[in-house]
Amino acid sequence: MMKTAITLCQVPEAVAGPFVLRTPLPEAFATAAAIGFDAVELFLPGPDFITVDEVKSLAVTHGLTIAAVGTGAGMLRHGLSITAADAEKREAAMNFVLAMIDFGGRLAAPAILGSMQGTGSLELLTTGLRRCGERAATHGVPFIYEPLNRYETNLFNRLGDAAKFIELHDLKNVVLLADLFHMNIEERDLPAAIREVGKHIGHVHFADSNRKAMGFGHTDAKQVIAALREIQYSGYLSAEIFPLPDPETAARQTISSIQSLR
Ligand code: LER
Ligand code: MN
Repeated sequence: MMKTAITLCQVPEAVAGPFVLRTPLPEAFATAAAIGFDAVELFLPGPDFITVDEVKSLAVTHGLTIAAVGTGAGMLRHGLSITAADAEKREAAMNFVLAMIDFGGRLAAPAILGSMQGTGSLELLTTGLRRCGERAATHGVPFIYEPLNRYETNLFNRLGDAAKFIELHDLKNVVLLADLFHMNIEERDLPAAIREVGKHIGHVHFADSNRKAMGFGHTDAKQVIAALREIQYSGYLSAEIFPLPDPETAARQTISSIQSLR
């Protein structure tokens, strides 16, 4: 059974980004629970923004789990990437991601490598993913690698290529994020791409073709859900979408689209 999640953002630099609830966390957790989500995905400025215990307490109060934690603030706020040419900057990026892995790990939540993969070399990506996967394993969670569209990275734009790379380098604890928005730009056929990589998918960013809530664009969500069922995906459908026309409408539309397809 797939679970629902919604993105909560506390990063001022991400004001134009695809994140739904941006109110202070106590209010955002309450909104997510009231609208009916199972979980929240956290996009925070860094690992010291809030304590793990405070997040745990919010999660318990509102009956939510933490689906995942993003690491993109390392890029947005500090210009860091784990494939940077400069070794010092690369190490600073790794330390940021590893700290987010530890933060998420204590909440039983995996961390995501999205924009922090940068635009470097596959060799540096391999080294970085191996370290991240190993650190995540110490917490008993996977590490999530996200292929992005061509305007955001030169590394992997398609799920199939990323899955082959993971297999080739035997990156055991690294799973893939199927972000339906990026896939709509890069894949020939969304359900086919999902079936092709099957068990490699560990997380889904549930967005329509225009990065609005599912149902507000032209993606055939029914076929996408059917493919996810076929590969027995039981993770989160997480709404990483623009808060349009307003956060609450976007959040409610996500839940009703999923309910209509269940
Ligand atoms: C992050 O999950 C993502 O999808 C990137 O496009 C950064 O916003
Ligand atoms: Mn995404």
